[in-house]
Amino acid sequence: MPSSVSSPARTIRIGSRKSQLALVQTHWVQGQLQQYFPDRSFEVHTMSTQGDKILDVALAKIGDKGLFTKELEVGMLQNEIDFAVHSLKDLPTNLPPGLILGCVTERVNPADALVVHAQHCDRQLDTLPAGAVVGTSSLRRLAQLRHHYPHLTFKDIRGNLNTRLQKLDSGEYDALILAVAGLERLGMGDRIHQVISAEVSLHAVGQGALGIECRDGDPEVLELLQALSHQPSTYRCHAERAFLRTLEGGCQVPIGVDTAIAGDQLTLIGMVASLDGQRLIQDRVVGAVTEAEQLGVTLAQQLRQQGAQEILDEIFTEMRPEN
Ligand code: DPM
Repeated sequence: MPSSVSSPARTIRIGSRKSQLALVQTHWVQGQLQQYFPDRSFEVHTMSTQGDKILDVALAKIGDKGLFTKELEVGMLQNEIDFAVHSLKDLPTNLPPGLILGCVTERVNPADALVVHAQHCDRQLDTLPAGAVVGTSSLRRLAQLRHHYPHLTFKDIRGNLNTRLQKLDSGEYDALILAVAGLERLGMGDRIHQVISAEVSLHAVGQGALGIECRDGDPEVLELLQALSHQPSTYRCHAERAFLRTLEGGCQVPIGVDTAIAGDQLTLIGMVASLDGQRLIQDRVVGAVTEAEQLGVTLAQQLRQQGAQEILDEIFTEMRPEN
């Protein structure tokens, strides 16, 4: 072929879960890339993950790493898709060999929200009646809210956002805790009754950002993805992920974070809590944004020295499948 005739650019295949939230996020990524690269074509391939199929078991019990990502990762490694769009908080901190975190998109509000049944429309977390049933399957939310609001009762809940809201509205729960980001992306921001402050509950690592995973050694895709990369969000999320990676042991854990950037300084706050909410260890580090990962490691070591490892070991024992 004469060198002046270039071969047509390949179609880029984007992998996504099938849930409504996943599709909203993936179509946003597709739309952005299409705007940046109008001459290229991008198509979406959907896949079900283990986490989409097992809906009746508490998330923390099956909290295997990669519950919502594994099938997509296999798809990338088998060259069926070129990259996968995830809620960054669902993406394990250690990726399979051959795959990398290609970019982190601009983070939206990472906070959690209280959503209430209509009968509690004039109440907040601190004024819900004693024994009110709050739905969450996040150990992080459970531990921190128990710590601050011991008068509340917590009950596991699974399923997509619509299913959860139906269970709330039918009276099975008095309130739910959900991510602001998910509610807003699905156009259900009007259900947010109270945005929970960082003083009460630190958010999950990566919450509110999208993480795009791709093959290591696919420079073409990696370069396309740089158009969607947001540098401050990337620094923050890399610090948070390094913190979690250094602490975690294999299942979902009550670990929360908060990050902020001022000039070239990054502040990372992190906490580990016991499931009953009685023990809660929190500390912070400040340093250069370019040292984001090291800050996460340092904070994890600080919390360990203050007893975080004992708390986590207890939880890993409790959460073993045979229990
Ligand atoms: C992870 C957790 C939850 C999701 C645990 C946690 C919430 C589970 C629950 C790792 N993934 O947050 O401590 O409360 O039952 C998930 C949501 C989003 C991504 C929904 C939500 C949307 C927000 C985002 C589920 N994953 O947290 O309400 O993109 O950050």
